[in-house]
Amino acid sequence: MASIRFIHSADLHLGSPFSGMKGLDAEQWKILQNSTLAAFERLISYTLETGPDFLLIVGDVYDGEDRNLRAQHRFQQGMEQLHKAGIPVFLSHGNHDHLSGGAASFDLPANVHVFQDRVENVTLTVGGATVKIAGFSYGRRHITESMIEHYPVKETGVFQIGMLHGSEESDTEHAMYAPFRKEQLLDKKYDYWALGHIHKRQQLSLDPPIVYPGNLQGRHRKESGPKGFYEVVLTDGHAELEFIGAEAVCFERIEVDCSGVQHMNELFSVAKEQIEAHDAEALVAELELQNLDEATIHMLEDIPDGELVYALREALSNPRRFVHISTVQLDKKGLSSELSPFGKQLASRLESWEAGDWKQALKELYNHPKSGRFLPQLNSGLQEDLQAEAIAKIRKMMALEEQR
Ligand SMILES: [Mn+2]
Repeated sequence: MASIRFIHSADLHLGSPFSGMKGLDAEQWKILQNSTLAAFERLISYTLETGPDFLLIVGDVYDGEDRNLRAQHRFQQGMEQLHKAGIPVFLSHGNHDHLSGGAASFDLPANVHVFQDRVENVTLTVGGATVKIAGFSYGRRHITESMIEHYPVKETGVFQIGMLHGSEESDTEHAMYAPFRKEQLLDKKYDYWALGHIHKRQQLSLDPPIVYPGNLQGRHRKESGPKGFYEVVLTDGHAELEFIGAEAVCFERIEVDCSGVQHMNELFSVAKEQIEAHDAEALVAELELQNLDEATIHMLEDIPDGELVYALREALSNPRRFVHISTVQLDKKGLSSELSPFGKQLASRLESWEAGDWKQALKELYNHPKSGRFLPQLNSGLQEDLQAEAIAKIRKMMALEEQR
């Protein structure tokens, strides 16, 4: 029975600048800045070690239209290594690295097939089996029209793979690129759909597989957990997928169970345990402190802004391992039932306030001839901050006495 083995990767985002990150030390910053390239090196070394029939890269090789020169050079070198090993690469560019980006570019070796801006169905032969791979590159930044009708239906007797960088029509969370419906993909009768664009790893269908491998390296807190690529074996009518981790730095939200914690030293030690139990070699963690009792929440709220995160960052740092605490959040669920009825009323009134209500309440302050011009703009972010602070104050002042 014929069988093929390949690697499916997407969204490499080489040269991602990590511009929003703060508070890392110099060494960590260097590792983070280099992380997309380090993850790419892992993709290349895994491919060289395991020698698949071919490698797919489904869009967004580069993070920016300018295609960072150093990233291009490393990419070109990776492709050369695969060329020497005789491993073909199929590459389609996505919305981040579309073909009209005015970038100086490196010439890629002959093993790399770069799809152009129209759907093309390329044929190759793998150990007697015929494999067809259909795909296209983004000719420009935005491809809002559907591209799926340009993909041919599978012929009999071949392995047909589709490469598509885009999102489902029903996906309202992401900007619409080359939209498709799952049924449209299924109608093409392909053996495997290699998708790209959505950075969260997921399978829209198991049989046949319609797969987003996710990006190779998380770029911020929302791109959390292990990141990598899939190794796929297709045998007539059957697919086997294995996820292979590649990220150099892992973003993670870590819940810390603070039940029974009353003093700061206890808090630091439960947080330390959680961090040490995590197996990422380099970790950027958001801590969420859970199951805090009321007294502990009040103790933590009295700490001036930022001091808790700085102290935890220092306490949890480890000379042998990259650990960075980006934020610390308090889960305040423990408080809701302890407010007095009047306190509850006040808090829920504040929660319902809209922009106009905030303007009205702060009118005098903002119109004040001396103070007004020093105040930040009253936008939705500031309103949220004020609301959270006010509710925290109400909770603190109006908790039922007997439950303290
Ligand atoms: Mn992308």
